[in-house]
Amino acid sequence: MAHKLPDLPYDYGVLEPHIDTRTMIVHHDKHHQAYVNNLNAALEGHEELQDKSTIELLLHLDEVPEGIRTAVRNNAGGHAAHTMFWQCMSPKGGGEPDGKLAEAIDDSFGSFGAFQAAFTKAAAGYFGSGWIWLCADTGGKLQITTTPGHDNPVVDGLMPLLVLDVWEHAYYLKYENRRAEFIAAWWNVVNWDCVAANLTAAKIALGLDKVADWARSTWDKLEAGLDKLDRS
Ligand code: MN3
Repeated sequence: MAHKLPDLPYDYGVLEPHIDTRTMIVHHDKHHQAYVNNLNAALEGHEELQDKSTIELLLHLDEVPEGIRTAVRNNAGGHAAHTMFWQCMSPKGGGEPDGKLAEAIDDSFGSFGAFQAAFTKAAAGYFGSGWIWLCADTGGKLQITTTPGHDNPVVDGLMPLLVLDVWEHAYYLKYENRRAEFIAAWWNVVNWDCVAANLTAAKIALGLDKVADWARSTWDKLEAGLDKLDRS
């Protein structure tokens, strides 16, 4: 099945004045659409890869033929990152998170202010085009990471919770070269409910991994016991 451009979870203009309507239209309808189109074009004739999700493709790039590997990496990456970026914004966003997410941020960074300053610094100082992420590691600890191009931190075993696009096309129609102003404005539309839901999903995934490990080791013990019985 061909990949499809997801609709925005809100209207183009609702993030005004922080993110302008024209940028949202061009960014979603032109840039994101192009990544989807280029991904589908790259996968043409490769039926075995067409049903895989963007994340599955990124996690198993070694199984993608070399001739289309770079195209798949860039365009599956672009499709995945933009899909998350739209969800991470909301006209009801901004302010500070509360509950478990606020606790996790305090645990990992000391305070929300310290986290926000570190994320802003990483975004403002990032050289060239890429993405700034808040991720959970396999221990459940939060960290800020950056990726070049459209690379995704899942390939490094991290679970993305929040992402900011610092490609120039994300802000140049309104902010021109003033990336710092764009980042400052973006904080007003961050959808903390979505970030909190991503953290919950990450915790569930981590918990399930632990259950799987426990089941595997229990099974191994059971098998070893059965082996012994067989031999006696
Ligand atoms: Mn973009």
